[in-house]
Amino acid sequence: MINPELPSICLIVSSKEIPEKLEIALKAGIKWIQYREKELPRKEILKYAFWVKEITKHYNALLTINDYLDIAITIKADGIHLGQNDLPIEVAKKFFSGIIGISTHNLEEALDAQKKGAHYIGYGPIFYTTTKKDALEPKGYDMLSLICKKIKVPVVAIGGIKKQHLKDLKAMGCKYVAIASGILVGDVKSNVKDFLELFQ
Ligand code: 3NM
Repeated sequence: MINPELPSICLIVSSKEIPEKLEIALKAGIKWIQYREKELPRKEILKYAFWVKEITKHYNALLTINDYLDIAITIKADGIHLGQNDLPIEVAKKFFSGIIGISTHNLEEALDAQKKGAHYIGYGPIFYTTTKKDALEPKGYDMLSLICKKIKVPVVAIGGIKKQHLKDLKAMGCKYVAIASGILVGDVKSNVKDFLELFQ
């Protein structure tokens, strides 16, 4: 896989959003889901992952799995998303031919992930977030803008992004966002509609 076509909005769901909120979001037009579960035992995560795969397939949406390469391979996910402390990308590439995304938090990590063949990088947190327990200090717009200029693979901005930020993000050349609470808190259907209208 050289250059995957990525939808501009990735919705991050955990098990508690499966299946209700997940289906509402997909029905409303979300085309990329990342399943991210930090709390449950691996066996449970696998069960949910099979379920998410079935639902995303039905809606013809892309599915990436956070952290667990074995689960991504088992359920035939489209991609895997790895953090800085997860399996190194070189190792993941030996076992997995799908999309590989890497979480990065500074230019050095972003350049390194790109050099090692990441298909996209996540960069954040752009703003304050409570979704990720060990999130770093917010990076803000200036660093994101620099990363978008220096990095050639898709840069997916993440962390605390809400609909009111989308206009500015677009204006600075940011083409991809990953969202959890901005879509999942409140009316999911109308949030998705707003995000699609403002960012696609
Ligand atoms: N990773 P929300 S921030 C999963 O900085 C995740 O790498 C981040 O959720 C990083 O849209 C984050 O609710 C949380 O802030 C995203």
